[in-house]
Amino acid sequence: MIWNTSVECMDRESMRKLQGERLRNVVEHVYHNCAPYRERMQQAGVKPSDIQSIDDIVKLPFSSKQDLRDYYPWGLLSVPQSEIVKIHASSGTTGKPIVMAYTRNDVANWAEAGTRCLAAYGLGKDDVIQVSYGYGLFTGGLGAHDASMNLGATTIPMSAGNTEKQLLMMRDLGATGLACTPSYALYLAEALEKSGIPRNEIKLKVGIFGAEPWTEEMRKEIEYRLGIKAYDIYGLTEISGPGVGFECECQNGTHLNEDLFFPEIVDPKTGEVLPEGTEGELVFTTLSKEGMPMIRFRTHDLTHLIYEKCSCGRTLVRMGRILGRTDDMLIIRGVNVFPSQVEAVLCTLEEVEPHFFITVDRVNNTDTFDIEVEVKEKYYSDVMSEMELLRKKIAHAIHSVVGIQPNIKPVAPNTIERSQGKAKRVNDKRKFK
Ligand code: DLL
Repeated sequence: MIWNTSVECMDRESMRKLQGERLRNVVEHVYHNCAPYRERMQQAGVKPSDIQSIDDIVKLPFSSKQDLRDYYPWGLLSVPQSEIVKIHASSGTTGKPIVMAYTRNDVANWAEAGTRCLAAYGLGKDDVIQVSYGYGLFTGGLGAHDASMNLGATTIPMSAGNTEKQLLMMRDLGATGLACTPSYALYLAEALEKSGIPRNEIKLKVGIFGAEPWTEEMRKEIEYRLGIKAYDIYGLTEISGPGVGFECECQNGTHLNEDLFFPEIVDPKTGEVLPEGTEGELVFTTLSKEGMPMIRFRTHDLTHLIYEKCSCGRTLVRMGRILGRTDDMLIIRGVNVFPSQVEAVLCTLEEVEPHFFITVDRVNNTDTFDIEVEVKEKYYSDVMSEMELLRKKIAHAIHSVVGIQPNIKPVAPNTIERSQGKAKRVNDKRKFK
């Protein structure tokens, strides 16, 4: 079902007009209410009056995760803090998270975006949606939750983890929709097979999967094992959270809610806008956000855009699969991890050198996260119990910054290869393409 026909099926000319009007408003808003944006625009020699239509967007400077880090936590706030009703956060490149702030209208617009996704998957008010994305600072749980409530579906705020209870609720409450990362869906499928719960006692029909890259093969596997139809949902904290984009029944690309989030594809090196259909870095401008609007935010996600009308009737632009990233961010068990975060933590520990090597793999449908860490001569020991204590200490320190538990392998001094140039610190053995 199409939730908001007037926007989702709007003709291109009217959409560009709407985007232009909204861009003008958001540029006025940040120029007058957010000093860093104003200074950036002044440096680039652009005034709000230079922005008349959506075509003028190319005159505006880019923004990035680094800006959010530099102005952490409130520097890019564009309304008084009293207007903010909630915050979320995502991984920064080092120890500090990136904080995003939402006004009441921002929350409502985000829920509208998410509701369009759920409706496109065929869900409605008679459905029971189990939200098994993590609740908390991560946008997955509460984002999917608000969308599900806005749709009028019965919403189960499960959060991630506690597998036995997940299955119990899924069966007893008759969940028809499951929202979680694709890798967690596979894990739940496996747990369901082992649980002995007969498949006919589970009513699931639709999966709302995203927050990490996944393949067609993985889709088929989940669909087969859970007996459902699996749909992609895309989003990122800086732009709001889940619901920036969604697949329709045609599953031929991910529609972007472009009346709210304007997409561009740029050359990752030069920043030049690329012709339609060319692969490049996705850039978003939020067109209706009040709390912390993002202007030409560099996502680092690599994809392309498709403007052809979709057979579902929607005219909303589609993007192809995310083919990778232009930075070194890893997504492990749905959590964004930067190698620089690991390095920053190791630098605070007396016992170790900041020499490390990360290996990521997928074993039994779960991501593994191993880190070899070089121990200083003085602290390296053959005594197992001493090394075990150190192992736990490092794991705890990394967990508290990164948000997931690594498997630490302390190694002897000088065993990790030193690099002559750029250090290669990651081996990601998973295959997404
Ligand atoms: O992952 C928001 C989200 C939650 C999306 C739940 C979907 C479902 P972040 O933690 O800020 O936000 O991570 C954003 O995750 O730039 C992509 O690299 C990646 N990503 C998100 N959705 C998808 C997807 C949430 N469907 C980063 N396919 C993004 C591939 C995805 N990658």
